[in-house]
Amino acid sequence: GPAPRPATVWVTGASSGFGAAIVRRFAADGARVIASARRADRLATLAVDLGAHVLPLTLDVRDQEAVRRAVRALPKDFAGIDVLVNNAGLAKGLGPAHEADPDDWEQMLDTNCKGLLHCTRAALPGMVARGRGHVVNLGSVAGSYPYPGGNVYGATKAFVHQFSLNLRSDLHGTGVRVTCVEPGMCGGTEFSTVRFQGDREKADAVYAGMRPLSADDIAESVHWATSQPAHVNVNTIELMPVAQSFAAFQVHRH
Ligand code: NDP
Ligand code: 8X3
Repeated sequence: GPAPRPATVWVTGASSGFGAAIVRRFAADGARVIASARRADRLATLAVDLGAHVLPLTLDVRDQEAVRRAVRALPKDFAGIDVLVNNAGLAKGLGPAHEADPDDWEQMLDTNCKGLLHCTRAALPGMVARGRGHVVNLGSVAGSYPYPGGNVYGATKAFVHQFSLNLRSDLHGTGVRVTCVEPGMCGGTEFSTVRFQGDREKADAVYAGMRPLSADDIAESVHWATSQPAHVNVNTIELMPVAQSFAAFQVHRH
């Protein structure tokens, strides 16, 4: 028969960290990859590096109308999304709830929850119509395990976890698959720099003296989940560096 058509993959938050590594991983397979983020210069560099199979797309996932328009206007070679990787996201701040900046909370909710919904809603009808597709969401261990200062960030990732499972119910019988990838500490990305408002020293201290996961580790998990036979749905992948584990409850003594 005819050679299988290479997959079309849309990766959000492709200008840095996991997203850029995921773009590279799928591009190495010969996939067509739509690489979206707000920073156009970063995307242009990535596209020049990887060639015409990568389509840079300047897009803020918080802009519902822009997301809808962008998906509708995809060039023919990139229309028909097989895999959507909802990776765009961020943590802002690590202070206690009673001291947090409400604007930081709003930005996390708008990006990690609502932005993910906008992209998913725009890509799903095509997948359902074609009877195949895969939505991979970036959750976090912060969505399952509380930690001091994790407040709203962890709550957005709990949302991502539960929305992923609920999506599976809605997509029952459509052939469309859903996976939530939930990493622990991962270095070499801008995650902590963003969390600490550009304070590199504070960001680097998070990973001092330990070996965190790398963006390539995450890209491999995402790629693995999407490479399973069509009858297999990987619901959740939770992974941590060996150097990270759990600790006991804290007790306040009077
Ligand atoms: P980075 O900060 O390196 O990358 C985040 C990406 O998201 C950037 O490409 C950024 O691009 C994009 N982004 C942020 N806001 C928006 C927006 N409004 N619209 C479009 N794109 C946006 O972080 P990581 O690669 O580490 O994180 C990627 C995902 O993985 C996030 O969802 C994060 O919560 C999650 N995660 C990270 C972990 C870690 O330890 N690093 C662990 C567990 C989960 P731009 O600024 O150009 O828009
Ligand atoms: C528009 C959505 O997935 O087909 O049709 O590109 S998709």
